Amino acid sequence: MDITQFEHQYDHLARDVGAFKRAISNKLMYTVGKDPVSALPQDWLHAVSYAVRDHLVERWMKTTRAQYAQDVKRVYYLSMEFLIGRTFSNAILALELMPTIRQALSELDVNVDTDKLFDLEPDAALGNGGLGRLAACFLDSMATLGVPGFGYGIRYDYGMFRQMIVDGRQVEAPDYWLTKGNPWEFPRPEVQFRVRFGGQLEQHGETVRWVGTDDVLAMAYDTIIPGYGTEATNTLRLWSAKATEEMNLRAFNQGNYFGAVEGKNHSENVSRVLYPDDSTPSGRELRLRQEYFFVSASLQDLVRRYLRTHTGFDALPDKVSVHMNDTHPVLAIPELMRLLVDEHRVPWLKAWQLCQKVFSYTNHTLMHEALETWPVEMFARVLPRHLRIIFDINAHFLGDVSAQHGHQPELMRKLSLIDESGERRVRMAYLAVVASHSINGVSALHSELMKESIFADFAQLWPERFNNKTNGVTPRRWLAQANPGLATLLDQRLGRGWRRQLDQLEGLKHALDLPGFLGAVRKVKRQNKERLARLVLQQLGVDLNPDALFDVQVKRIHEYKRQLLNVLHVITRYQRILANPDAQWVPRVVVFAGKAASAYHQAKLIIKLINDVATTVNNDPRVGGRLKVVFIPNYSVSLAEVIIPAADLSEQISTAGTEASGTGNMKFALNGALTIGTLDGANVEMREQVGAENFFIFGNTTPQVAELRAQGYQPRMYYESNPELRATLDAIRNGVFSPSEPARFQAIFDTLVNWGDHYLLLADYADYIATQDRVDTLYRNADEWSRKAVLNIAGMGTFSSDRTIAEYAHDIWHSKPVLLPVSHAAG
Ligand code: NBG
Repeated sequence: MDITQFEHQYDHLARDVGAFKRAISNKLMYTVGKDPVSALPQDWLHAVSYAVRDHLVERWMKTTRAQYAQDVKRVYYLSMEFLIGRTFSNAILALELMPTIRQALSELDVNVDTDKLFDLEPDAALGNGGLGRLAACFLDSMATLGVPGFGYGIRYDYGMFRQMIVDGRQVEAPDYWLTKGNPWEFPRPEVQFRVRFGGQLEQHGETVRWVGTDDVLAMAYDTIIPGYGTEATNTLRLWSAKATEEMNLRAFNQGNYFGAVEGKNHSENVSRVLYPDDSTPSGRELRLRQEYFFVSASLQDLVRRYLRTHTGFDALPDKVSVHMNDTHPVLAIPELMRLLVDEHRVPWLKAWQLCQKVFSYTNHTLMHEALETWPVEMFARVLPRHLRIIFDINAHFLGDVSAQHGHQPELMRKLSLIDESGERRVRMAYLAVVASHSINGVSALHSELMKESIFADFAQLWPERFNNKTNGVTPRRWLAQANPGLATLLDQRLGRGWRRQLDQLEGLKHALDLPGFLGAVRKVKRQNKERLARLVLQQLGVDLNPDALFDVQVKRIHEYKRQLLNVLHVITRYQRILANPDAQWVPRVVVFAGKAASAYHQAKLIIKLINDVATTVNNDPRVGGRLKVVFIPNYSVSLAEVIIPAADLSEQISTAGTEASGTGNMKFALNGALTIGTLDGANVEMREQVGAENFFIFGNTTPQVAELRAQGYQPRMYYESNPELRATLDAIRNGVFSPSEPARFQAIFDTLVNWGDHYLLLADYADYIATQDRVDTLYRNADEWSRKAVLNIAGMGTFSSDRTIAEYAHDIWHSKPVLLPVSHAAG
């Protein structure tokens, strides 16, 4: 793409302030229905959103027409979660309208600052963490690359809970994100599908009929996903549950008004709320119903779309790819079999061959407790037809295996889609593997471990199906939007092309020695730190020194991510400062943010510990501001956009072999933070790209972790032999941070010292502390630090989700882009 084209368009639209002012005023009156005199800031936000949306709609129609005309192959990305965040600023960025809109708003009588207006938009928090945010970055990249596709998911009424910190503890509140209306979605009452649950099976000769079901309607809501530097857009289609009957008329006629709507409420619960568990399945029936609900609607929708222009199913694999984001959408497999065999009379074997060509699957975790399995008994009750289909798939599959490898009962037991040890359960990940032509992990390390551990037997059977697709993040949101200061600096040095060709960041290496360049990079970082400090002061009343080293760990709170190891460092540093108050300490601000699953007690206790340590340290006059600790409540996409650009140091410290990839790690480095991390997930590849000398690696490697565990790891040994570690742990146990309740953190002490320290914090502690000391030393040399920061940015080109999606499109989906360059007259 020729970048002068962007600039031309930019000029063109910049002159269009007048047209936008008229459009916004019109939307305020005729769509929002408000008089400018009485309009609230929220009304203005909606008015300007509608005005901007119109421009996307034109591109959307054009894209859809082009896709139909070319009868392209479409990629359907099925995901339980899409963590989109805010849409408004992303949309104006895609349209290159930021200056125009700012100008237009400033000339209208809006009584509120433009940035405050943007802040009124609630996040679409339809996801828990990395998995959901990855799906959002992928949609952005698919649109940008012109990969024709749909995201399919659930329109939860309540997204990820809002986290409040009350007396240092997490308190959850519902996320009413839709109450003020959502100007970005298009309700599609004409697109509804019936989704069936329960009932019984009737056998009629060869055919099975599923009868007596309890049904729910799935109604579509569409959101436009704009591409960047192209007119191509895609669609995110989310399903919302509607009762099949508004109310029970008989009950209503008998005067039982509440009873009459009870059934409606019950069936509509299926899209009510996002499960707030990151990496542990809840095992609840409502979750199984949610999974089937969105998958069934999506499959019915895509089959209908396919049949509009095709007769018969022979061309299905040439026109349709269905990608399963983790195992949550795996019911798509028996659902497609059901649609083909029961409803369209396709013979079983033929249907199965089609499935294997259509489906692909990404695994996102190796953690045993995270692998979804469903009790056969529950499955039979909720989805009897699908259970029968899975049994049939299993019988065919195990039959083929024994035909090829002889009768090996032990192998059969291991490979079976049904786990027969104890309560019988359906293994969703195995079903995904058996039905998919491609199974990928999300970093080089994780993809290897996946073949050696959870899918070892399958990798022997079908090595060709397994591959790696290292994650990436969209540079539009995570650089252009989140860090305008750095974006401007990059534009001056490299031109604007990096937004679509992130490899161009490599050009920064030539800027390192230009006079003033490192200083300019530092200045941007400093401004971002000031921006974060303002937010912290306003929200927490804690004053942060922007000259201090900002050391940041933001992500879900989970034991394997080891926020606790970070806390051990903080306490050690605190004790060192007290012991040696006159030394030249590098001032540090340690920032935490992240949510804990509501039932995860240990994670919640860790939050309390962080807050108690923060209170103690921040209020201890002996520390004199050389160490500050803050826990910023309610971590979210929009908060991440403020926190990440302000970081000097990025904490990526999971136990080696546990974090599948990580994507926060990439966002930080892209914004010029240095990483302190283990050789885990994508950290390994990031270090290769930026150079080991620019990356702080510490701790046991994956094989060393395995070795330690095999030897019978003894954490107490580390506690007893390292006096600093012992003093740190004793402080936690003895109530130094919880004087009103000295035993509050006994369980944390016990987990680490007496109960096996499953994630090996104590084994990595000494190296972590020593590495933190090296961080201080480097930070003292401002130019050296900035140099390494720039080399980190320069090495991040390959971690664009555009690269990731190009690989998926080429290797897995075999899909061809529909290119729609921005036309000069567009607007
Ligand atoms: C998460 C992993 C992360 C990874 C994201 C996206 C799940 C189940 N997995 O390491 O923990 O970056 O997926 O791939 O949420």
